[in-house]
Amino acid sequence: MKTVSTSPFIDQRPGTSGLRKKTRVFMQPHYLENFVQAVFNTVREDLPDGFGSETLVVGGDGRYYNRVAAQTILRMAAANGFGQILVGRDALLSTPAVSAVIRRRSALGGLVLSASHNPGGVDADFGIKYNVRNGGPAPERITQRIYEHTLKIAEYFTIEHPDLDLAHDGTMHLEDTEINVIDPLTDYTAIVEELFDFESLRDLFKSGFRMQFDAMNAVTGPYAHHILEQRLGAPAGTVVNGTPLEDFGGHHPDPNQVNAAELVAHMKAPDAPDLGAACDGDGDRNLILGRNFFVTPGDSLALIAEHAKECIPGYRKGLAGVARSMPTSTAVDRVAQALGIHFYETPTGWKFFGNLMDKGLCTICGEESFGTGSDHVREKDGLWAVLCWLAIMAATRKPVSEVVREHWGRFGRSYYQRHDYEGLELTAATQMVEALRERLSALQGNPVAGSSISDADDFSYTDPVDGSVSERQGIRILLEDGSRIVCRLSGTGTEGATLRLYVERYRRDGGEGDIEEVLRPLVLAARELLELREHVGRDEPTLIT
Ligand code: VG1
Ligand code: CO
Repeated sequence: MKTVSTSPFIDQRPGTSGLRKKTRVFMQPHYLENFVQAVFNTVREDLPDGFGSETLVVGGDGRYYNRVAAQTILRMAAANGFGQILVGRDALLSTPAVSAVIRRRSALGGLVLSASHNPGGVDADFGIKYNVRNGGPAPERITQRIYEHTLKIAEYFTIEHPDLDLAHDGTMHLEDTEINVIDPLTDYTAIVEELFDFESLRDLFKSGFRMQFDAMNAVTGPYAHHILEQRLGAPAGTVVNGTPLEDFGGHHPDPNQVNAAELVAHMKAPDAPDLGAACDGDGDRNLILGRNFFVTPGDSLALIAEHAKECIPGYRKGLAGVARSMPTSTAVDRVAQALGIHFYETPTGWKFFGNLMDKGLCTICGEESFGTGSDHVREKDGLWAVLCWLAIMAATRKPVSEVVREHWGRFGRSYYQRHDYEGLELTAATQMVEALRERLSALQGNPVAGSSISDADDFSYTDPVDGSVSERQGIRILLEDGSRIVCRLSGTGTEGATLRLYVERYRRDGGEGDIEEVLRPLVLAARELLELREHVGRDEPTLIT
């Protein structure tokens, strides 16, 4: 074992989902090593007997630096005395698959190498996140301790050893540590197979149902080829962009209508298939499209919750409850009310759902950022959402658009958009949000967008399970007519600041309104409230999803 002297980097505070930086930042000597050692130092504090009988899972989304980082981590984990390491073949594992492996193999935790939907490459982004024993992202009390360790780190441990062969499944040893190279598909496939009725999904494809799944040159390619084409019999060619590339083909592997433009165009063509879907870099997000029809993530969550019990064997007993992040549309709340189950509103980021699921308080969770999942793992799960939609299609045999319209007819529609302002100057953006925060208490009663402000606050969350409090999780301005304006700064970017502005207006109009028209007054009001132009010199967003 080799002890290497190092000194802290002051910028290793984990964000909404792990530590994300420019790839070249991660490539600096000691940068990755410091963070990984800080994770090990934190976790070991809770293990009186050390790592000798513990298992660590390692894998990533295949982006540039994934393989190099995995080799570094294997050497460090062996030097730190782990009993066993499970690493995906070629160092690949999607985020939900890491969660599946941790849970099925009773591992201590896992390191996921990914910056998710951020672009990949030497001049793009890299990231690393730590997942804990329940398979979910480390909660804040752990990420805070990891950060504190990064600030006082003085040394890390490694082993002098050439790179290991990760191209083939099998077992080898590094000092006293057993290293198992595993098939990245096995555990994940087993879990989804327990939930869904594969036979009925096979029948759906046999009946001529067609879909296109865009893996965006990222990690879900192998999973989708295996599950959709090989196991469920979807015709070859159903999965496109199905080979993980280090730079994702130069695209943002972000499954929204802008970045998945090719799929969107395909779904508008005269011979469009019945269902279109895409997943992000690490496989935890999903986009669902019908023929010339976009399903918003909030509606997708609500519809999955509405149909799960009838359409998916894994949920036949019904849902314990549902949860959504605060900015996510309130559509799922209405489904929960109709089902007579509890719903929870959490801060942004999947780490807040873990306790609820562990305690059996909620079964299905989701976020507006194209993330949906359930308690089968402790991460959002892109392919799972696609399988849910296939199950809905198999049960209803109706077009996507009709299923959604029926939902709007029954529950009303949450018109919803997120406006992102990227690349803002950090200080100016922070000041803008702070200035609004200070005015919140004075806003009540003010007329806004044809209604008036009934409540305005900065969202604070008390975890119902462990009582931990997370403050300043996003400003919400609630109007008398039920509309909402929400804003917060992103915690996943690697450059400057990104403002996320979320607007929602609920109507019982069967969903036939024009979304731009319905939301425009709220968008304009939000810009005025924030004094957007005055603070950051911008009116129009970079991206609308
Ligand atoms: C964004 C999304 C959030 C999501 C997070 C991680 O965070 O808004 O809903 O949980 O990304 O998703 P932020 O702080 O930038 O708004 V992923 O697929 O990038 O791991
Ligand atoms: Co992701």
